[in-house]
Formats: sequence, structure tokens, C-alpha cells
Amino acid sequence: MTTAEADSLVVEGVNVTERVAEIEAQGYTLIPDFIQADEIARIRHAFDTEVQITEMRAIGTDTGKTLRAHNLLAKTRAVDYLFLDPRIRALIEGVLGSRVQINVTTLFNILPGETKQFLHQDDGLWPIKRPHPHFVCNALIALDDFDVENGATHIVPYSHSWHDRPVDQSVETLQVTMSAGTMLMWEGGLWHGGGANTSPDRERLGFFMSHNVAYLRPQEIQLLSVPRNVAVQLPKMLQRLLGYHQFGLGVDGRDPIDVLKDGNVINPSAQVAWWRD
Ligand SMILES: O=C(O)CCC(=O)C(=O)O
Repeated sequence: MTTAEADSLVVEGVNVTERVAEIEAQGYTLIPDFIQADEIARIRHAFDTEVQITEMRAIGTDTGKTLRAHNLLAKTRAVDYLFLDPRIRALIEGVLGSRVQINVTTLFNILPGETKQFLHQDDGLWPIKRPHPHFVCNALIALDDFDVENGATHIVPYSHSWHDRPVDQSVETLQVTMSAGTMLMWEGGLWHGGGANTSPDRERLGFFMSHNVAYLRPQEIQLLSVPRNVAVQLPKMLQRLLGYHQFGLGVDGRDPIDVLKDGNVINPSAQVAWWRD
């Protein structure tokens, strides 16, 4: 074993140190076989039976031929385990640091006839001047085989560090072919977009998990999106990731998870004038 290997953090077969270095350097990493066929079948079944499609066009296309569903953690328990997966946790922490939360949960199903999406940056929503520390890190797990014909994601390697220019739609892209189960993870500044699905009959289903740093607002407000009666039953780590994390004063000085449980936002021991008595 080389010194570099010995110093690497390896989590369940994923060399996190190397993967994070790749994301830092080129803006993305590609991990084949991240999930297996039985997991894909379970997630696909849950998406088919529990999750309603959201009427929303893909960014930059007007065909309506991308089916999307958001707010997945309100609707199904089938992907909780992926947010808790030690490999995901370590990779996200490696890129964003330890104080993170869930930003967006989505399924994208690109149907035949969909056109190419505009290249965009997922961290462009927050008006923070570039260069800035990484604050968004995203993953797309292929649930179908993604290829050039059915709309594999376009990315522009290294573009996360091109701070001197806006996104250029004419730039050469790399279309990332992935067999089902592969995960593409990228830094939020990477220029990317869904591909055109020119196949006659093949869908392209992917599961998208986005994290951002816990001190910025998430794009989808998880605290509202996942109803309280659902959130209260989730594992503590997932509750933290939804935004029930300690941040400064908490709620009346209490841990937000305690407040999630008892709903009491009035500190019962408050005595406004105790010192005058
Ligand atoms: O489906 C893809 O390949 C990427 C989709 C995407 O980036 C988006 O809809 O914002």
C-alpha cells in the first residue's frame, strides 16, 4: 500500500479522498454500480406507485416531455437510505464540510422527444459572487441506462472553476453515459444539462439528490415540504439533514428536534418577570 492509499478515506469500497479530489479538480466524479439491480427495482416501484408527477417543464425546454417529481422525502420512504448512505455522507462532507442539509430531491424521467436542456449551474440561484467556497453538491443516480440516444446528462468538465465567464451554450460538452446504478456527482458550479432523448421508445429515469451547506436556505424548503407528522418519524440523522439542525439559538434555546417532537415553541419555564419578584 502506498502512503497516499494509506492516508485515503475509504468508505464501503469508495475511495472518498480520491473522489472528492476529482470533484474538486474536474467538477465531477462518476461511480459505477453505486446501487444494485434490486435497489433500482425497489426505487422504481416506489416512484411508480407512491410519487405523483409534478407538472413542471424541464429548464430550457418547452416540450413537457420530462416528467419530474419533487419533494420525494414527503412522498416515499424508498430513498431515505440513500441520504443516510455512509458513502454519500462522506462524499458530501468531503466537498461541502460537515454542516450540510438536503437542498432538493427529484426524479427526472426524460421521455422520447425531449430536447436538450440549457446548460446551467445549480448554485446559480444564490447571488454569491464567484469564486466562492463550494456550497452545493449534487448527485444523479441512473435508474435506466443513460446513453447518447436517450438523453445522458451533458457536462462541461472543469467549468465549475471558470469564474471569469457566464455559462456558454456553445461550448463542447461531454455526454455522460451511465449504466443503471451509476452515480454522477458534481460540484454545484459545474455547467450541465439533461440531454435530448432521440430514442424511439426509451425513457431515461434518474434520481437526483442535492445538498447544500446548512447556513444557506435550501432551494426546496425541506422544513415545510416534508410535513411534520412525517418528519417526526424519520431517523434523527435524516431530520438533521432536513434542516432540524442546531444553528445558533435553536428554537427558544432548544434543539429543533425536541421541538419537532413536542411542538412546543414556547419555553415552558419562561417567566418574563421572575427577577422582579
Ligand atoms: O436530467 C439531467 O440529466 C439533468 C437535469 C438537470 O440538471 C435539471 O433539470 O436541472
